[in-house]
Amino acid sequence: MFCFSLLESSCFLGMSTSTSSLKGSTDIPVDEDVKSSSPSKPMVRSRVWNMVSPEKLLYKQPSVLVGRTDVVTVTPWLASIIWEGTFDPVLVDNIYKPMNLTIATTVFAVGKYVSFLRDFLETAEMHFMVGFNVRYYVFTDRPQDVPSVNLTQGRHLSVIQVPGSNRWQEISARRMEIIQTTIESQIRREADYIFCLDVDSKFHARWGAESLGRLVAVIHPGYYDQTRANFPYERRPASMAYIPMDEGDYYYGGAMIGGFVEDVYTLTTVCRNRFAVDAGNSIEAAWQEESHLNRYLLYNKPSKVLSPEYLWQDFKAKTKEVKVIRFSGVIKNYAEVRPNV
Ligand code: UD2
Repeated sequence: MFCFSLLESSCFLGMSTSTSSLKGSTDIPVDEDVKSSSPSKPMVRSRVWNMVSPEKLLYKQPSVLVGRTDVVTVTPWLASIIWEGTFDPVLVDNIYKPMNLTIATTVFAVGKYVSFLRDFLETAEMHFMVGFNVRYYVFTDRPQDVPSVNLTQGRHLSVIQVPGSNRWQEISARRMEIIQTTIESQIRREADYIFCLDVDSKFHARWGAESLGRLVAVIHPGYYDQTRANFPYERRPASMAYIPMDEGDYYYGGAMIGGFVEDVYTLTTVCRNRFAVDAGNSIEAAWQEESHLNRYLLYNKPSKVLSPEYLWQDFKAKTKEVKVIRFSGVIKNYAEVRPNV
């Protein structure tokens, strides 16, 4: 593993930070594969915080009668779906900022995708978890091409060298394994929450603490108005990512996985293992790790769901229910940037 420090950045491989046991955590029912993947005694940072609001903080009175009515803001298992107008950014920031959280952010820039890094990082500095400690982990096979970006105080960047590949499917899917092993080797000691994001994207507006939760997923912008029969889930029963036609909640985008570091660790471990079982049976799920992610989240429900405001696509016209586009995938020439078609 290679570590490369940049201007205004710090490389912290091997740096020791304080750790604590799973104080206050409870046993949460999980499906069988998840149970067998969970480490018995993980060394993790404390993750139990009270929602303390400062006294005398002035903010708009919340209402139980008036609010968004054009979109659904809660799942059937009572997780919030985060849309503009469902949270007060001032209140949320005042609750979360005193917790002094560190947010790990992984991004893969393998092969020509390194060219997306500058815009990703520069726009993240403007809009992503502003005022929080953020540790970017950039995975690339081209460390020399990682741009030097000015990071604001409390934000750090590490470059970790990973192998290239001549198949984009492999690069995308292998992220699960690399995130899992990097959580094991360093992230679980260095961060409280983690977001794993696609690099061919830009931030356009606030993405803040309203997005924090135990296990966080984003609704894919291409399918939020579709019925489950039209979701591009893996439909072959032989695959470990299989979802039957009459099951499924939402279609989640692979461009964002988030939550407590340990919850994302379990998710990546399970998805990586299921991907390997499929590979052993000569099966690659329809949308690689995104298919395994969708299967995982069907049976391990996210505790918070981000609306498509948090994952849009630049080629798609804004729709009336999306009041703010916070993060979106840029238009790219697939033949130009991918190693294969
Ligand atoms: C979708 C998903 C993506 C992933 C993929 C399935 C969205 C918006 N995107 O995007 O997350 O689930 O389907 O495989 O939900 N990468 C490289 N170098 C490469 C190819 C990929 O670094 O040569 C990395 C990079 O971080 C990129 C990510 O893998 O952002 C996903 O690849 P993609 O953006 O080409 O996949 P795409 O657009 O099909």
